[in-house]
Amino acid sequence: MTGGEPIRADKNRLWASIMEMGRIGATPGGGVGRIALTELDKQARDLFVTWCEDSGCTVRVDGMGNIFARRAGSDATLAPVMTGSHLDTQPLGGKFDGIYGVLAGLEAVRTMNDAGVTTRAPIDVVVWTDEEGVRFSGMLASGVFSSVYALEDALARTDPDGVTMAAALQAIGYAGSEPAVGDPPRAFFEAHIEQGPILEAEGKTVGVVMGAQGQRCFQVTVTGEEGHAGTLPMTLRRDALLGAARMLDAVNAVAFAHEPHPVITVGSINVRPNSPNTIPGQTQFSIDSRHPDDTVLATVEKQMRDACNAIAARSSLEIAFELVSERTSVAFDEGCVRSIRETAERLSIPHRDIYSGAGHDACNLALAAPTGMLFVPCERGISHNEQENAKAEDLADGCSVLMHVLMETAS
Ligand code: HGY
Ligand code: MN
Ligand code: MN
Repeated sequence: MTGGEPIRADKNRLWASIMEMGRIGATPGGGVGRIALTELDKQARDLFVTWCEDSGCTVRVDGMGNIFARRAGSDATLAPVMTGSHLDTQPLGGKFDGIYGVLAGLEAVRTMNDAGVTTRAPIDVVVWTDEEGVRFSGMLASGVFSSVYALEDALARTDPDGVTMAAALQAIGYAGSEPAVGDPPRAFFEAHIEQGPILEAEGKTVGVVMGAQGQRCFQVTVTGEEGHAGTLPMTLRRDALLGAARMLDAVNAVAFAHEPHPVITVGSINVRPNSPNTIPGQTQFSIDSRHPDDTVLATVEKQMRDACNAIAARSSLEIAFELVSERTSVAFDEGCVRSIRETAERLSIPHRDIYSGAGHDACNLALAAPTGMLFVPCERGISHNEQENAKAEDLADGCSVLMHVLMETAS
């Protein structure tokens, strides 16, 4: 408190740090393309580490490349209160998804430093590796920290070029020595843009996140036979791309068989040999399916498998339908949720309870420690898009709520 008024985040400093971070991997369309564990990701990590060290934090890196910047408390024996998110982005992503949660944590540290605040427990600002999963598998690193995945399995995951996560971490100098399965924090809080339209539409600044829906992701490999586009009769073909196209339509139709609809997305497809005059012999496509009810998610998986297997059988194609990641729906800790809601109330910041359609590292941390999330509005709810945008005032107000929640929980 300064003169009775609660301390507030510095709006301009927070905005400036987000804009500066956004210059690393800036895309011509005004967004950011900073894929995990690339040279650009290294530059962003190095900048964050420098800023944290300049703010008096000590920095540690674990075996999954997760970065922990610690602001000391008066009692070093206490478990830390953690906050953070991710610095990696979608290929044509925005400046705020993930980055806001990391830099709001740093801004909270900077503002506490300015105000001479001492907390009992230490506060860690965390960067979780490869949250987006564009290159490896999403939320792998926070999953290892929370004992959802085994370290060895995670490090052995390969990207589309066959590079392992272990090699990619080494290549950018972030294969840390700290144990990857960390001691559970006292609590974890993540600030994030909503990536949906509700807060903006209702004129609310803070979303008090109650939980997040479950998610199952698959990789489907369809195998037929390469052939000459000019000589092989249509009736003799085993066309892997045609088969995959029929499967995409069938998978999409499954969503409409349930109320409320699950969300099902096929976001990537590879064709081999991908030549205009060769009949495709193999295709590989992704499926991302999500729903708040885990039993519906299981039914959706069965219906998608059955539909794809039937198409493969009809077209004399082989099919491999592999589950690559799975997250059950999660309810955040009541105490953390209440702390966010009451802090927004105390700071007179308009808020409402909300549910997350997107996945976040907080979904993994919720399995290891009391966890809460807060959202701030983003323009037209747009995200995973270069046009992603947010208002400096909202970002700062969300950061002030986060900061007071951290101070309260750490003291
Ligand atoms: O896909 C998600 O929900 C997150 O944005 N990675
Ligand atoms: Mn995110
Ligand atoms: Mn994202």
